[in-house]
Amino acid sequence: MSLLTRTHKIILWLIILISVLSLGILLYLDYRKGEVLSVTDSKTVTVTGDIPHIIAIQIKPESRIPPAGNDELPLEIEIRPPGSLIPVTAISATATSTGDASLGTISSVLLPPGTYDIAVKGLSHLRKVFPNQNFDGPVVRTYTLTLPQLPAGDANPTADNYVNSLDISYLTLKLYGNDLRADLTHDGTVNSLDYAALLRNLSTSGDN
Ligand SMILES: [Ca+2]
Ligand SMILES: [Ca+2]
Repeated sequence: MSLLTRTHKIILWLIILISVLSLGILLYLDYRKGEVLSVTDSKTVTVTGDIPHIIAIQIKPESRIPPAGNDELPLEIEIRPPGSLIPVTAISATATSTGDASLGTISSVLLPPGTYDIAVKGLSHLRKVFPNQNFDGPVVRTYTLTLPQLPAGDANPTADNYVNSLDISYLTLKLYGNDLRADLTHDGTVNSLDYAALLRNLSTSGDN
């Protein structure tokens, strides 16, 4: 009888010991689980989104009469990787009387932050490339591209980025009219002053 009682006691203690050990293991596992969860929770989640460029430029066409506040000009603008002739994006815009033109919003997916060349061709003007413009800066930015001024004279609608006799012929065709392409000085009349502006750049090519 006493032996059974002793056996019962041993079994009872074993059950208690196993229970305590099991509880300890469960508590430990729960603790580790919580630890892992808290580590996961504390991780910083970085979301990469589109931070677009909101761009404007300011340009200056040469030979305007009067020279100040007379900078209106339709423009074809290209943004290119440095040294490349292949644009990432091309935009048409018109400069105001102060030479300011908005290029609108350009996605940073299309134009990742970095350095780019801005190529500007004005109506009846030779193309100028303004190299190594920084697109890493503020989201809203105006690029001042007033030096050098845009050379006038590419008046013929072929717009071949070269000033030659074809451009002189076009001025002659439009003489004494107010054609926008031929009125290089932007004073409202095509006359000898426009020839003078053209001849300044005769046999000159614009940038590629
Ligand atoms: Ca030409
Ligand atoms: Ca004129």
